Amino acid sequence: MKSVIVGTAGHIDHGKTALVKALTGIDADRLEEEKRRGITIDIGFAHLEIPTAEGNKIRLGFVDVPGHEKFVRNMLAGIGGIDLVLLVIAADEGVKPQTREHFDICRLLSIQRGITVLTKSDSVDRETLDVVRMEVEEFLRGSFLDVAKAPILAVSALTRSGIEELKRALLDVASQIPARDSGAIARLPIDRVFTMKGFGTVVTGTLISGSISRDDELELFPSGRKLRVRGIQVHGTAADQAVAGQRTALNLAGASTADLARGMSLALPDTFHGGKRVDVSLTLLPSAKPLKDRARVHLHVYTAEVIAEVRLYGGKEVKPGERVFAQLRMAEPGLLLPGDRFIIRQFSPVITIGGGWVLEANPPSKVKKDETEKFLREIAIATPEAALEARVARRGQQALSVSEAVAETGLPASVIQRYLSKAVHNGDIVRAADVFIHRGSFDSLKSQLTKRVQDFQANSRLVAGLSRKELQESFATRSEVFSAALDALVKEKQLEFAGELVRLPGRGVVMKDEEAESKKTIEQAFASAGLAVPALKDVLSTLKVDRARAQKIVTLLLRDKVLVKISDDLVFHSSALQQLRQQMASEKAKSPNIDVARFKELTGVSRKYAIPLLEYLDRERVTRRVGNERIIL
Ligand SMILES: Nc1nc2c(ncn2[C@@H]2O[C@H](COP(=O)(O)OP(=O)(O)O)[C@@H](O)[C@H]2O)c(=O)[nH]1
Ligand SMILES: [Mg+2]
Repeated sequence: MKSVIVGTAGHIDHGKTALVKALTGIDADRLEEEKRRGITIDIGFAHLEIPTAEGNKIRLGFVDVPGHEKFVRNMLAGIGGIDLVLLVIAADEGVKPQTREHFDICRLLSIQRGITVLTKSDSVDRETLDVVRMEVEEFLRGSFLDVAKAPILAVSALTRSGIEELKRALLDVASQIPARDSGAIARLPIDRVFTMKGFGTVVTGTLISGSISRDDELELFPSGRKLRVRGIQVHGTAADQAVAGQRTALNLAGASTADLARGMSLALPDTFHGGKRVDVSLTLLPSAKPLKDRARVHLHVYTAEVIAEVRLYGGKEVKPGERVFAQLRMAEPGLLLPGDRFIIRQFSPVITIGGGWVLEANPPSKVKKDETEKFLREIAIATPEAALEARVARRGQQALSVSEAVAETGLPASVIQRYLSKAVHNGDIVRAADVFIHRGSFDSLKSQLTKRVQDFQANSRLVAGLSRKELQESFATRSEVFSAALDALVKEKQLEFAGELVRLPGRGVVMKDEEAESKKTIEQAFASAGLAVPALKDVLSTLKVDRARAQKIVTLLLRDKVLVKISDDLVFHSSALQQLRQQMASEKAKSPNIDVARFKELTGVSRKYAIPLLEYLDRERVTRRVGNERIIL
């Protein structure tokens, strides 16, 4: 069944609560004090099912708000999640201050649909009603409630005149409202917290996106605590699942009422990061005073209310009616996402002065103001696909992973991938595993990689290439992106792999004459020494090349396995070691056991060489040590 949330709006005593009761039979004034004083203080709830012409039903969840100017903050907690507004204006009073304020709020929140209801029609004569209707039409002109787009109906909660007509109008408007995306990521701003006998802790709210099932785990923001859903009620009835657009009550395990409050929110765990900063598009009402940079305001988003400082991206103040880009710095962290609508109210005296929508939650710090403003300007008008592409582009070589994109946008991973698939297909964005990088950044990374290898090889002729690890460490990019860039370069034959080394294609070691000669000298010195090898440093000191180059030549000989290092200061020619292995094999035929003395006798080396050589043979599994002897394997 489709669910639509209907909010009331309008001046105090204009008959909002009475209207909701006439429609649903439910008195939304639930507090004892509300009943006693006859005024709405906090938001109240009611629901109604209306059968459609096709034999289905539409469920309307009502959020009835207080009209009193002192309780606008409570009104704001209720109005954030609604799909449709009933703007209530009493026929005997016409447009009053909170009619204007609530209507401004609806427009700032970009509520798209509604019905204007002239209540108390029984208390005025026909002529007065016509005059009020004209006044109201004038008031609504050009807005989303303009008579050309939205109905104006006169009703009486007392006589019930017009109530059935209003129900039909509600059905009509509600059926035009697109169903909310229950496949999106679950998010529930909490509007009430209480304990229920026999159940424990219960929170309620309008599920603004996604779905929540029994036994789901949810993360509480801003605390980050994980809570389990023990039970669910939707519009007052037990359910296994709540979906976006439904009034939802959750029975939570793992928290008491002290841990929870209106303004906190619940969301899919391990997905989002709460924060204190948001970049926004902000519109100041024409009726407001100019708003100075760094002014403090009351910020309202869904059910949350927090003090925030306005930091303008350009200029010193916002003029009435102007739209600007700004950063809101909140006193407390919260979970906000791009697209969330907000209202700001003057710090004191508290009146509604503006609102807008979030473009960026947790904006990166250390980005220049004008760069950020350019980015905000771009994503404010971009399609969701283009905005996502811009998010990838601004990361540069840092790239954007799927999970980062989810946290940044609130869109599910599948939607992120779908939005980027075209750009990936036409090559504007490169995908490396679960990471996306803009083509320009990828190409510049590739040329930097090539340049780095070129520079290295130009300065290190005697080294066969740059180790892959060292190359990666000199770039602050993620391994997926690094690998993709390197693979692309290898594929394009700009670079090649030689074992763990990366080098220019075919470009091995380049030796000068004296270096080649030195290499030969070293090789020969060890080849002719057999097992009675000289000290390496003695060999190196006879060479024509300097110590550093000599070392590199030795490294090359070791890498090519011409020389073998068996301990810190002992190096042998591989042919000598090969011969030793053969000798051991023929000794085995005589006796499989050999001790140090027999080994020394056999090879003619001193103890200083014998021990490391035997240990080397152990490591090579030519021999195995047993006590003081070795078995030849
Ligand atoms: N005559 C008449 N009185 C109404 C009607 N609707 C509400 N009232 C009265 O107006 C007063 C305020 O109504 P209420 O619903 O509490 O207004 P709210 O502050 O907008 O919620 C109450 O005394 C109601 O009985 C109506 O249609 N006709
Ligand atoms: Mg009321």
